[in-house]
Amino acid sequence: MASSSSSLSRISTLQNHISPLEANNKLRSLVKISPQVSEAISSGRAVVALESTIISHGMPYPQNLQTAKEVESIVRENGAVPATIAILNGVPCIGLNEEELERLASLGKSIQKTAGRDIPHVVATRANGATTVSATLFFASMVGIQVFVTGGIGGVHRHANHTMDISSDLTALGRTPIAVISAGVKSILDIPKTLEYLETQEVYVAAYKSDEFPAFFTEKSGCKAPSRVDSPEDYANMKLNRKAGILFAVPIPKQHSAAGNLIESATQRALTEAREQNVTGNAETPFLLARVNELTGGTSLAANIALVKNNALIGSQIAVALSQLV
Ligand code: PSU
Ligand code: MN
Repeated sequence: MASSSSSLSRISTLQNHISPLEANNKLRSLVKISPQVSEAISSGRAVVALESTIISHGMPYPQNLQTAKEVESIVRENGAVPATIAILNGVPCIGLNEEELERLASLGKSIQKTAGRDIPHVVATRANGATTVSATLFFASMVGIQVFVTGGIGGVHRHANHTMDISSDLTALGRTPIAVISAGVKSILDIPKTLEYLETQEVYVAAYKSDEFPAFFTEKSGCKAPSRVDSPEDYANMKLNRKAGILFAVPIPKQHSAAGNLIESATQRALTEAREQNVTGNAETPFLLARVNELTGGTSLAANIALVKNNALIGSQIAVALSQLV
């Protein structure tokens, strides 16, 4: 009883009885920033934010832990400081140590997938939460991080005209001036509608060294990218004073895109199964990712890992170029 009433008071403190500004200050006071990330932010060094749902829900254990560690190493080797973001026992953490990463990875899907709207609940109930792109953007911007690397962002789902399922990643990008580096958008989503929605949200979208917007597992989606940029330095120069975010879409490295057709047919089958089994809402993306991995005998997981590492490389170069702009 005591714990549930204190949870309630944490929720009301965060949401109801105080102004939005005070609520944000309160939430900020709960945030724990690791010493390395804190030092890097205050000295103006390059910092790269990393999300945690990709670890808990996007990949199976132990490949998820291995990948999370390798991605952090790539960021360090390229001159930036990694800041993996998650909520642990109700505390939003910016920068995780090895033991915290291990906990997140081994908890897997039992940890709550936390989008922006879920933050107050996870904090108030002192739960563990793996942050999606929308929640990670919120915390990264709170502490002034400007670059965020992930694999793929959420988007407009197929059949959104019936389900209204549009990821809050897109609206978060629309109001958060952070550069997000992804391999585009998966074909489990409706890619043309996702690009339209990003335009509505005033998100600047550019493909890296390509005229076409990439489709995660393949370099091509059939959709022209709204713009093209050819070097990390050019990306950094795009970071003008805007209120909206930037989506930098980096195509999967060529040697891994060959499996694209196999993965696409598995995706079609997984989509049919999701409809048959009535898997909807925030359970849909994790279901499809796991099912496509099973159906392709691990090929999609290997491609996913390769593209995330490539994004970490380019994202770190952008973060370093940005930190040298001032
Ligand atoms: N797409 C992927 N891998 C992922 C996700 C999306 O290829 O791990 C995760 C990200 O955390 C993203 C979230 O922010 O799923 C979007 O979920 P939803 O579609 O429920 O908004
Ligand atoms: Mn959704």
